[in-house]
Amino acid sequence: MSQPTPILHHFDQSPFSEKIRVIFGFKKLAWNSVRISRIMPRPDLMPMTGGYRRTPTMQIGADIFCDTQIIIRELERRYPTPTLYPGGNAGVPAALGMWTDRPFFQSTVNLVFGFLGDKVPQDFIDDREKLRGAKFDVAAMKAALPQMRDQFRAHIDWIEAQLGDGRPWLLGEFSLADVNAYMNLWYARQSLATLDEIMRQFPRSSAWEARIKAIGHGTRTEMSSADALALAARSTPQSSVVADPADPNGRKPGDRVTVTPDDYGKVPVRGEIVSLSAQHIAIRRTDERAGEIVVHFPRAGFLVVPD
Ligand SMILES: N[C@@H](CCC(=O)N[C@@H](CS)C(=O)NCC(=O)O)C(=O)O
Repeated sequence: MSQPTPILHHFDQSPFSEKIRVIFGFKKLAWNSVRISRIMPRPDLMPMTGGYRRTPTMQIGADIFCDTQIIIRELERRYPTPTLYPGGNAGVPAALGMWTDRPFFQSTVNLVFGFLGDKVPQDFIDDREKLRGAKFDVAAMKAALPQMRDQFRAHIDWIEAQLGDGRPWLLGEFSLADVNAYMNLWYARQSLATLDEIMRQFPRSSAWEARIKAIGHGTRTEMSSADALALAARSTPQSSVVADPADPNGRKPGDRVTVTPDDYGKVPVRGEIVSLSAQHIAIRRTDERAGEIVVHFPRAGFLVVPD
């Protein structure tokens, strides 16, 4: 049976979305692109995610995947060849996300916004303050720019060192490790006119960056958010019930829970467990506009609490 076309809800400047676009390219996939606004509200998306507000999300019919970890897991499950985990590297490429998506990303954000300084629009600052539940202090980031250059350079230097023996990719063959690490360089490249000054000292990383860029984004076709929502409403979730007998907290299908990111954008999504494992939880919910939806989350970095 042919696979349904995945739909990515994203915006072009989003670094986390770039990871998924590169994977579409690597796996040579056709996909639908729903461009969402960079700031809230996103009235056609929230009925599907149940309130999860980070970017990107992936939709397959009435199944919604929140966070790149779970999107990547699902893409690998549906399209195993070529694999993102070559040569027996089954754990490290994904685990590396805890470096690239958190401290490395934070350094990159500080560098980018410190550089943009007064050019950052106030509605964006307001939105990101709400997202983070903390002040988005562009003036402080601007003042810390020299430190942020140092931090960013230290992270890039690890990439350079890993490529030091002339290998084309971080683990030898192309893997999720490359996608994860590339995100930050891609993001800095979009906004930083001065990035070349830093990257000049990293020729291997610069060549690696160009190799990943050449992979492309697969075959992208635009779709409207209204059409994506209508598709969810007329689809039935495809997730089957799977229990986890080893769940350390005795959670089981049918339990009502909330699932919430542990870092920022901490909006709890409510539903009833459909399936769960060490790396995945899927919850069923019903929405007036979207109908019956199953929302999927990763476990690392997400809090599951009885509702
Ligand atoms: N852990 C998340 C992080 C996603 C994330 O922080 N994305 C940024 C945009 S690149 C975001 O959500 N910004 C706020 C927003 O889009 O509302 C993932 O891997 O998907």
